[in-house]
Amino acid sequence: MKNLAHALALTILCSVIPVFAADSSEQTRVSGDLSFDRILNRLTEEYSKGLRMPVAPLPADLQTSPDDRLWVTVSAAGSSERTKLLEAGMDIVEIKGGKVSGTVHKDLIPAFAAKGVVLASKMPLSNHLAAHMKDFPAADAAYHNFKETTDLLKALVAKNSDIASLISIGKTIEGRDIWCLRVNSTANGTQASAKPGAVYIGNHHAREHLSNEVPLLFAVWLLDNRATPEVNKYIATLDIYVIPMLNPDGSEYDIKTGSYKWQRKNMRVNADKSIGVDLNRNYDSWFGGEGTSHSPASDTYCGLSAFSEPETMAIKKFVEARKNLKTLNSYHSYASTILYPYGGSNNEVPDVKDRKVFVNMAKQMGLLTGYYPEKSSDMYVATGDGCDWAYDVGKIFAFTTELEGGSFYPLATIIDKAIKNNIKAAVYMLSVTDNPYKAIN
Ligand code: 0X9
Ligand code: ZN
Repeated sequence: MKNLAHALALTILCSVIPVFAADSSEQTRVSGDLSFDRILNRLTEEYSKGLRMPVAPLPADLQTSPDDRLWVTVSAAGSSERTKLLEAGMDIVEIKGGKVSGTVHKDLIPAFAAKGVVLASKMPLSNHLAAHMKDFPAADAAYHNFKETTDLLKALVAKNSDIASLISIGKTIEGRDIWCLRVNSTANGTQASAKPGAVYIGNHHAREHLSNEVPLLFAVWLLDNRATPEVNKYIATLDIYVIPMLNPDGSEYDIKTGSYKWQRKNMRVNADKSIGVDLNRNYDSWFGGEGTSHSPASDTYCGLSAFSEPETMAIKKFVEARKNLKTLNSYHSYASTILYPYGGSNNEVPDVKDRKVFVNMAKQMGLLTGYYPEKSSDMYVATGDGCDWAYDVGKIFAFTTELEGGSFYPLATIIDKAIKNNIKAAVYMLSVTDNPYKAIN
């Protein structure tokens, strides 16, 4: 029923919003190596090579992996039960019917039992991966790693230097640059701009690799289509920022051995020698409250204090220095949802008009992607969320897009559709960035 309604509305909407301009293929044919079509085709091809390896003996390092996490399944009927599981240290990866599955560090299992949580099943994470992830990547993984992302951003800027610039908004805990590509026809680098701003952020969570590809390919598409009337208008009138890789340390760690590590957090070495803080629990919005863990080993560990991490601090400084920002999309995977604030509280955003903008924008982006629009806290309450913070601090209409795919390492078959549909939603966001209240008129 829901899908049918979505499909119908999508057909109607696509006929009124000229998202992909008719002459875009002509544009891409003449733009050489940085053409959107070519890069997307290459990505899809590489995904299929990298992820369709025959079922072979597991890579040696996975067999001997010292990963102390378990894969557990628990009954949890609603949002408040899921929130409690997060607080007990579980990282919820899948929600299916009345059950949730995800990871828990073995040391946190006693606390689970003490809270009366009954596990429907549990096994070492490596067993779960062996059973369910028969497709391991080639050493040269399909998606853009940190160097490839950096190189592509630099090439885009070199080719479009009249409208595009690249800044580092800060360094990660291991010293990598957090790159931000800016598209603005009258200001570059860190120059101030009065034009309304839109921000696209990927990769808060290391293993959610598709969340890097979507904003990165959106930047490629935007510059490749810069001469089309619609895109040209946005470039002339808006201040557009793309930060595809917020957590490159975690992302690199996730792939560096040729087998995925299922890394979610950043690479902070905690006092107890466990690794990582969950960046999407580290913002200053109800920090350390519901839906996060204070156990460093947990995958939903919020850190010692709000903005304790250089990656979230970089976003704080970036946002606070740009009062012109109006819209934001933070990409994650995988749930096929468009989420809007609040996520850290069951409360609705207090401003009734703003609430309507959130609901309507999420609906439109839901129609364009086929994803389900909902309030973040309806999935579960989780404090320290970046989008809640961005709305509260800057009245930025900030959304979490949970991309599609039944895995953090999705098969090639979904890439093309996922990227193209999410570009449509990203363009829709541009179309209301000059005045988000247009979404309720
Ligand atoms: O838990 C998260 O940070 C996001 N999901 S993910 O599986 N990618 O980790 C969801 C964020 C939505 N926000 C809240 N519910 N607060
Ligand atoms: Zn995520």
